[in-house]
Amino acid sequence: MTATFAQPDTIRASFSAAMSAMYRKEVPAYGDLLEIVQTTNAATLNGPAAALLNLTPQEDTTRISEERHGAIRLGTAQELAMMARVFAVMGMFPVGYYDLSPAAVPVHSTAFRPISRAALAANPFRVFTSLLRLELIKDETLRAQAKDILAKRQIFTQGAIALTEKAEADGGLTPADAAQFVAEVLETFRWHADACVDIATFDQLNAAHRLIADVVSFKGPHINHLTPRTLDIDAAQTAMIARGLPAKAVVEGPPRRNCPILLRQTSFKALEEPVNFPAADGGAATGSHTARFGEIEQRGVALSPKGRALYDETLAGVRAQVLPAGDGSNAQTYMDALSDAFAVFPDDWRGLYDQGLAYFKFALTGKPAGADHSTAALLDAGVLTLSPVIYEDFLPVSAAGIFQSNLGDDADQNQHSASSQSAFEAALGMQVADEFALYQQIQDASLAECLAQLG
Ligand code: OOG
Ligand code: NI
Repeated sequence: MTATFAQPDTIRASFSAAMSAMYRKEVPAYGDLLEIVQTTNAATLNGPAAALLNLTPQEDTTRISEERHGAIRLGTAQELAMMARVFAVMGMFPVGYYDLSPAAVPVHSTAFRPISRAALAANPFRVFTSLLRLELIKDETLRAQAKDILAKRQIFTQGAIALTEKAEADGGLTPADAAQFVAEVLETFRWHADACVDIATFDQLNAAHRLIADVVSFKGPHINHLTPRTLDIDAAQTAMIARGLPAKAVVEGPPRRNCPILLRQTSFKALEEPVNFPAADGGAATGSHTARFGEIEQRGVALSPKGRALYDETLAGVRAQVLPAGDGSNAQTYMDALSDAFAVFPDDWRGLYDQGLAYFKFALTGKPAGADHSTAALLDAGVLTLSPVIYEDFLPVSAAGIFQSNLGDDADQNQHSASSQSAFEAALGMQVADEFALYQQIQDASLAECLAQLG
């Protein structure tokens, strides 16, 4: 019977495409980003830098033009648990736990994404999903009011709920049901210009934290950005500025390198959008809200726990010396300090592998192997080659920078109390996967397969 079901990979790809079409209509500048990314990617893939990247042909290159990540912010545990069930129908599962409280952002988060090598190659669509921490609203009356408003809303259509239940009961969806499912689920991510609170409440929520107003005041968790992947973020950033898109002053994450590591990101500020607020007398008031923004990303190799510790330590060292100012006045100083500090990472794939800093996929070249089947000997002899396992996740310091740059300069800079992974998982209704274990599995399986073929 399963043969008659649509593949989760196929449902995810059509959902990602539907989301992209919707966002392009909602946010015209997103169309500009897609054009920039297409041009820079074609230039990189057809230029001299392509060979340096060592991407796995087909597997790593065909997915790039369709590759997107989005982000949403949810209000309640029930919303998060239902979202997990919806994403599971598309083959997306929660990976990693992100605590944004050190950056004074009152949420904690996970990334829903495919996890197997084959599913990632088919379509790596990911959604950074945050849960509001209402307990961080200090004013008790306002907290109770926000809780009440959230308890009353239903962010999923009846059709989305029914089809999710059907997929769970039957073990899948027929192609016709899958198409309907995509259309129904898309509704949850749509922008609503009509707020569900009056303007006075909106102002109060805004005063507590911009993000609280963003979550509580609307019918649903509008997708707040949809990010295409570029192979050259510096070229893309230059092109953004040339087109008049107000890009962030610095690219978040590690510096430019021949062998890219982890994730580099840049964004442009949220657009001020008109919002209609219901009024008690049955009339309406008009206001505005900055909900959506533009972002592009460049992805490099996934780092091992050792590599990640070195990354965190190196980045923290730089940021202790110089913090990028919001107005970009010290951007060059910051980027220079970053480049100098990151010289601790070898800038060649073999060096990163030998030091156990990053994860790789192995492939056989067809050269005959000698007696020594150790990985180092096989690599030395050119029997095996290395290709980076692409980083599929997010970086909390970068995410905090993205949140901050889009919250405006008046954002609350107070540190919040520590959040907890177990509280998040209790809301989610399941545990989040460990990203390192997933990358390790991909590396181990690829090496084992090569060795089995060598006999
Ligand atoms: C999510 C920000 C995090 C990223 O790329 O790091 C993120 C949000 O603003 O809701 O998407
Ligand atoms: Ni993002």
